[in-house]
Amino acid sequence: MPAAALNPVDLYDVRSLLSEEERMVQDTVARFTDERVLPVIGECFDKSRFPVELIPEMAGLGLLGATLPHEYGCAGMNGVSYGLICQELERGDSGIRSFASVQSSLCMYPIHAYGSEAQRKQWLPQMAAGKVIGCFGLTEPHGGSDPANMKTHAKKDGGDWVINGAKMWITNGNLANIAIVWAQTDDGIQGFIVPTDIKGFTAQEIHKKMSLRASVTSALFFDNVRVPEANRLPNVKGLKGPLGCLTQARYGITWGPIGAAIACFTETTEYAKQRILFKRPLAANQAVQLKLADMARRITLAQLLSLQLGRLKDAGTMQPTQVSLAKWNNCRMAIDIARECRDILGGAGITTEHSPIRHALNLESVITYEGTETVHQLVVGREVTGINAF
Ligand code: TGC
Ligand code: FAD
Repeated sequence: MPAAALNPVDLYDVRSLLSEEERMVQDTVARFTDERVLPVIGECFDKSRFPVELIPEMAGLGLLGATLPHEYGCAGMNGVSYGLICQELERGDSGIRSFASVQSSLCMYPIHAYGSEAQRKQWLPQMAAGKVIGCFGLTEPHGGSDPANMKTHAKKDGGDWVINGAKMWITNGNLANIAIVWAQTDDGIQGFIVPTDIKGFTAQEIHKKMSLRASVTSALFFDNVRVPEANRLPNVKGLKGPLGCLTQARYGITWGPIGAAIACFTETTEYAKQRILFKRPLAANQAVQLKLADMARRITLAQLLSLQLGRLKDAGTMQPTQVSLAKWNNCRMAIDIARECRDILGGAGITTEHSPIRHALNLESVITYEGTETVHQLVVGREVTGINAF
């Protein structure tokens, strides 16, 4: 009996390892991406516009704060489902996944994990509904890889905190209604919920980006911004606060680039099968097949890595170093594939009529933010040697 044909973007039938609910989540988000993201995303990227009109639909599908409990208006999904959301959104564009990552992992997560019950009740239902948008301010202009060297500070003044400083490269900055701001205090680094319409706060959009063009990126400035004690996240102090959020977001980012790689690989394989050069399909050349086979291999490895990471997360045993390894591997896998696909498309690959150049450019950000590739390599290096090389 001939072997059944394999799915080129799921050679190891990873889908069969998903529960029925996880498959349903994947199919729902895949449909959203096919029907709502893909028709507009090329133009959004060209015009440097984040499609804000998609926010209510993402909220309606339960994609914002998806893993948080129902009692706060969230979908209560597991970690693997959240990963699949990221994968399918990033098959559309990294900017769409970025929006969901920031809202969910970097803003709703800290309010849930470190906030008071009053803060949870005030913000989470509105954020799940997409009515309040958040941004996360950790990186500063003088060096994002070393957030311990933070200059932004908050000083207690009676019952208030007064915040001064600046943050750089902040996703959703000019869209946000609230910013989760990390600041140095006399008692270590602490987090604050800062409404963006408050006196002394300015967000300035960063232009001339060649990457993540369908996403809003901003610089934030705090000039004697005064917030009440009730806006401080009471349940965490120190760098482990923001790093704990990053672990959640980086986990999702291990899945996202798989989607970007699948988009590039699928489009390019079809193109190579259709394009006739030297009287035969481009895909009939060994040199091209080697590249496509290698892409399929790397996508398969990344899928298995993220799924196992998700199972560890859902079992409550996931370690930050495991997240670092997968973020490093999967971003590297995707950017290499996107660039290779751009090459196989030849001249046609340089316009946004085809997705690989858009994904390749986006992945320049994805491999940089949430810890650069080098940072994650050094985290793994520290684990395996026991020596801190930072
Ligand atoms: P280190 O001494 O290692 O740790 C300090 C404290 O934090 C704890 N910790 C973690 N906790 C949770 N998750 C993690 N991943 C953690 N890593 C460390 C650690 O246990 C310790 O706790 P305690 O209780 O002992 O105080 O700190 P370090 O200064 O040596 O850290 C080094 C390094 C380089 C790993 C860290 O600074 C780092 O990760 N740098 C990269 C910064 C980064 O990723 N920034 C991202 C900004 S946000 C962003 O990019 C959003 S993009 C969003 C989008 O658009 O999708
Ligand atoms: P630097 O830290 O200056 O690093 C420069 C280079 O030095 C890198 O190649 C790095 O790998 C290397 N390097 C650093 N340390 C070492 C070392 N010890 N040994 C060897 N090499 C080293 N931040 C937020 O807080 N919130 C956001 O929402 C957010 N969104 C972003 C969106 C976009 C589109 C981008 C591009 C960035 C975003 N960031 C955000 C910031 C992002 O996290 C930082 O860009 C990233 O952490 C790197 O910091 P940096 O840009 O200052 O580079």
